[in-house]
Amino acid sequence: MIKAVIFDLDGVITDTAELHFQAWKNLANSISIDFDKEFNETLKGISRMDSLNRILRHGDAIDKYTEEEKEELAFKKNEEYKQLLAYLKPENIYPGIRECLDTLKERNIKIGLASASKNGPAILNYLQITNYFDTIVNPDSVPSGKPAPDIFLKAAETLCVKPIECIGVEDSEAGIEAIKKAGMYAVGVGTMEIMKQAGADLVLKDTSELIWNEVYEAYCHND
Ligand code: B16
Ligand code: MG
Repeated sequence: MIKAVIFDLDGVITDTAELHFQAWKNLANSISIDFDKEFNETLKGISRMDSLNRILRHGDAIDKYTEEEKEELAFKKNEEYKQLLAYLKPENIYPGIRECLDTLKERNIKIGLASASKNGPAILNYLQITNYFDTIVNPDSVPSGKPAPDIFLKAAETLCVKPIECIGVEDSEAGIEAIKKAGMYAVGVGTMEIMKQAGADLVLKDTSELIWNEVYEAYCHND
């Protein structure tokens, strides 16, 4: 029996990837590192500092900066990102998400957020959906980021449910890996090949296919 659904945020509830892209691109270019959309894809679900380290490695600049300078670079990126976030509105919620949240509420199924983003609470506020969530895990409160299962396990623990009673919804490979390591049923939103390879139990093309009755049906017939 499913008692909770734990959602990723970026790429599942709304499209912040484009905003991350703009802010990282400006930061990378300011320190003479090329940054394109393809590389941006590899940062999905990855924490801010880990993303910066990947960008610096990509630009052969990992040894150029002290830890303090890296903190400053990450801060600068986040300041620009926060300005872009302020334009988010309820219309920016992905199709099907609000309907799914409504159905879960009607069925008394708990709702959690397991996002790597420290801006998660602000994003939910801009989208005006904070009230749906029974728990929002602070990514700083867990030892390791995705692909470690920690953030999904913490969400289950806070909701007082067992991992086996949870469904996790993710768009990143790191996120799917985290859900599976947590012992939960994984719904992947994205390309069939990539999501299947990451270990998703059910793959949806996009969130308009996140129809609770259908997802639950697929879960019940999972072997
Ligand atoms: P912030 P998710 C992740 O969110 C994003 O996919 C990833 O690109 C970002 O670097 C990370 O959050 C940290 O975000 O800089 O706002 O703390 O997909 O786990 O919801
Ligand atoms: Mg995501």
